[in-house]
Amino acid sequence: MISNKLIVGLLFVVAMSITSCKPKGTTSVISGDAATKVYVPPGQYDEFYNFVSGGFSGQLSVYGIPSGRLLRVIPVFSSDPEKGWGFNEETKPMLNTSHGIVPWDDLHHVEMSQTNGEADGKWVFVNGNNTPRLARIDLKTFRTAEILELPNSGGNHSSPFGTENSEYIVASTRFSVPSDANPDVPISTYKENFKGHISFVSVDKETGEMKVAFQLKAPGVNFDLARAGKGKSHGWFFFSCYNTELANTLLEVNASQKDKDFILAINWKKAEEYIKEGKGTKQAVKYSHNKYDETTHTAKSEMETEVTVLDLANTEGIAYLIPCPKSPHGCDVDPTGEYIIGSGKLAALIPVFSFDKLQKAIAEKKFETEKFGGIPVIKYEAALYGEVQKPGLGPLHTEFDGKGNAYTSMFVSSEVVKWNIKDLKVLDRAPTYYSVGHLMIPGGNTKKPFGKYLVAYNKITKDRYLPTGPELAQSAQLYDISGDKMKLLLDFPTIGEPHYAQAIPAALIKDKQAKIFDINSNKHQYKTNGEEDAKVVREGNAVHVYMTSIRSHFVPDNIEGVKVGDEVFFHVTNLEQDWDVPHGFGIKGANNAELLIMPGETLTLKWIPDRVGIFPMYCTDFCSALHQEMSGYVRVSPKGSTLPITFNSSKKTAAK
Ligand SMILES: [Cu+2]
Repeated sequence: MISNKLIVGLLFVVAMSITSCKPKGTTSVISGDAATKVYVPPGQYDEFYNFVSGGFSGQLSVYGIPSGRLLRVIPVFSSDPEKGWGFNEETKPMLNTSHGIVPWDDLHHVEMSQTNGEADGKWVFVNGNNTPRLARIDLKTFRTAEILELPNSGGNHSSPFGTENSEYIVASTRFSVPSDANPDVPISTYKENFKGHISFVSVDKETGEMKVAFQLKAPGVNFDLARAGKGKSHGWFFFSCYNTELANTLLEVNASQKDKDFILAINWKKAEEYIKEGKGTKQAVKYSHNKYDETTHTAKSEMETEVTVLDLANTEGIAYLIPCPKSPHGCDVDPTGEYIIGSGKLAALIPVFSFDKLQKAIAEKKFETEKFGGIPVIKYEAALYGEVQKPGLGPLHTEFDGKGNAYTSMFVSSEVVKWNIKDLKVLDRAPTYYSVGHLMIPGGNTKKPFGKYLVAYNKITKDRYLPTGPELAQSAQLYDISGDKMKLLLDFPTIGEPHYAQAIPAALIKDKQAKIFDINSNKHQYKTNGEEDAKVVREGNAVHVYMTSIRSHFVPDNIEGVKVGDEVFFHVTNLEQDWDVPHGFGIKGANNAELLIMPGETLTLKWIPDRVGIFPMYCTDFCSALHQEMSGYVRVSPKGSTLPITFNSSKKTAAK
């Protein structure tokens, strides 16, 4: 026990000393032709869309590869005044949870939808760790289309990971917690009452709609990461977990006692059968399910009240534990589906497990004498293909180039290590500037990686750019991996923590982009069909403004009869039917944000005037040479005023 603590301590000392000194030769490792390899001339497009999680920013950002140019920030879990996300009435329900509106989350992982084990460019799934949620982003609109909260969870880190046809997106808990049905238990009863739930969320093939199909109740470990099997291992799922000590205090030391934790292997096809046979238990819970409707341009939040849970302690043939050295973090499956790579973050080697050997070990019952939490433990050697020796310090994540090579990030020794999957020999190593977390090769998690580029996402970055106060810019580093040796091409700064990312060839989604919303298909309940229909209607103390926007004016642009304390709803319909002519809407003193309304769309800003006066409103998104003229006034009178509602309507011709 003492020696283990010493090892942990030593690794921490190494980590500290490495993060405080910069690797030598930072300029010499940049190849001479790097600039031409990342240069995308004006008027040309990048080869890949790179979807990068924003970590604690709660957002997803989109970069072009190889240029590293930031193309877009997609708001997901965090409200975003730039787009009005979480501020306008239509998107507020998207941030609803069983705790009410939670306008922030901690977004770590990105998973693109797949068909036959390759990214199909339909959706991107992301996780919210903090208030456990999954989100689905539509790649036609680059907008968040759905957010699903997860019951029985705390810290949704091990997610979202998908199967090869996106049959399921799986989410498992980092913090084991008591079941939502019986949560008030002493923390000292951790070992009996705290459980690690794994949610299997099904995805509708056509609409993408998510549904918690079932949950698996596992022992109270901390789930870290996961990957679905593919090819021959399709139907299986592999989860890394730490804290098999089941400690609930000072995890830094207490969860690092054992030499080996586990990878949990799940036969999910078998689990499906058990669920069909009714072997799960229905449990009353409460979690929100939020969907954005593209025809009404409005989100709805519903509360779900039930989940089916299958206890792994009472099942046979579904769950097996594979011992994995020292607090496994990454758990990655190679493109063939045969090799499962565990990365013990405190281990000095990388174990590679074989799916065939795992199956054989199960068939021949090569188990340890003691089960863990009722789950059989396979003998380490029985599932092991081999170990990569001396790969570096602190292995975290592995991606693949599709040419038989694996690339593993080394957090402590700050490098990317390339090794051969068959003979497990280290082939190359490239320094990263400073501690690296996830890696990304476009398609590197799929059956068909595009092994041309690798991006290293740095967890602790120092002095890659001009200093910016106490907090420095986050960094991603692009490498050329087309040859035998990795070549550093580019640093580019990112938003929040660039935790994980996936990329897809631009050609697969570029031409599928929505350009406008068809005004005739707009089913928003407060849509205004044309300027002649613009109006202002008082209903008690609610004032509904049916407003239109078109270059370069609003109708109406002058409104009187509004009183202090009224609830004023500006329902603005953007009548434009041209690509990229959004209009914005902002009004003085509104304590939310602007609206940003796409062509053909209707959005609503709620405003409660707090004082008497004249309030200017204006378009916030530059729309034409006369954009500055796109403005108007609202007159607000005292509470008891009897001034009737009046507004000017231009009665011009309706939009087509
Ligand atoms: Cu405008």
